[in-house]
Formats: sequence, structure tokens, C-alpha cells
Amino acid sequence: GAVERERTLAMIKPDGLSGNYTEKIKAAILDSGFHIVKETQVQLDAERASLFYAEHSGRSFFDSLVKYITSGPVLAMVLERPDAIAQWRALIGPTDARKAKTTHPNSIRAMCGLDSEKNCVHGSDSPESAAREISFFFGDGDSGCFLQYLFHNSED
Ligand code: DGI
Repeated sequence: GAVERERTLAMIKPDGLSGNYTEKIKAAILDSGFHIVKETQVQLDAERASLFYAEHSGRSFFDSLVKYITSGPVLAMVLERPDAIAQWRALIGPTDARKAKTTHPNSIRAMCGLDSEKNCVHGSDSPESAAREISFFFGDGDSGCFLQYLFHNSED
């Protein structure tokens, strides 16, 4: 029978974008059988970044993480294929890009990441976080919190 398709949220972080890795990363995505269903390039501010990484608030690296992720634009993408969440996590490799370079040399983080913070890409880690993170960037229809936020602010 047909394997059920699944969606995940991928994000190219500021160092990935500024290092001109976007085309290489997209080629790896398509070569691995994902479809890029939606994409949007946005500049997060500290408030939005803190919401996105809310589960890490209180960690020692939280302020540094927010600073990094707001240091330039990010490219958020909805990827689709069977088992997309696990397959995208496998393709990006471990959180620490230094480890990725030794244990997962063909991973995206090995290609363009630097360390455990500047690791150039994000991937949802569960169906629940995929749903939340897709909604964060793209909303349900026109009701995405990010779009609403932009719209709201543009009216001020
Ligand atoms: O899902 P991952 O991105 O692989 O990793 P995660 O959910 O544990 O952490 C989310 C992000 O937080 C990660 O991409 C970079 C940052 N981070 C995680 N662990 C550390 C970290 N940043 C620093 N500076 N040090 C850490 O130990």
C-alpha cells in the first residue's frame, strides 16, 4: 500500500543563508525525495524567535540562540515526503556540527554548520512540533501568527 506522506518544517538559519548554502541545501532536499511545498524568507525579531524556541527558554544558551537566529533572515520551508520528520532529521545530522563532521560527513550540518549553536539548519523533532512550527511560519490559511503579527505591526 501507499506510504502516507508527512510534512515537516525545515529552516535555513542565518549562517546558511549568508554563506550561500541555499542552493546546495535545496539540491540535497530534492535529491532525497522531498517536495518543497511552501517557503518564506523572513527576519525574526527577538520576540518571535523566543516564541519559536520557547521550549529552550531557561537554558544557558537561550539568549545566545535568540541573538544568532535573529542575526539575519531565515528561510522556512514546508517539506513533504513519506516519513518526512525523521528523514529530514537524518539528512541534517546531529545538533553539534563539529560532531556531524566526524560521524555524519554527508549530512547538511557537516557541510555548512560550525558548532552546536551555529548549525545552519533546523528540523522539527516530532509531529507536534512540526504542526506548531508550520503554523508559526505559514499559519492555517491566512491566520498564521507570524503573518498576523506582521500585518498587525504594519498597521501601527
Ligand atoms: O533539534 P536540534 O536543532 O538538533 O537541537 P535542539 O532542539 O536540542 O536545540 C535547538 C537549538 O538550540 C540548536 O539547533 C542550537 C541550540 N543549541 C542546542 N544545544 C545547544 C545549543 N546552543 C548552544 N550554544 N549550546 C548547546 O549546547
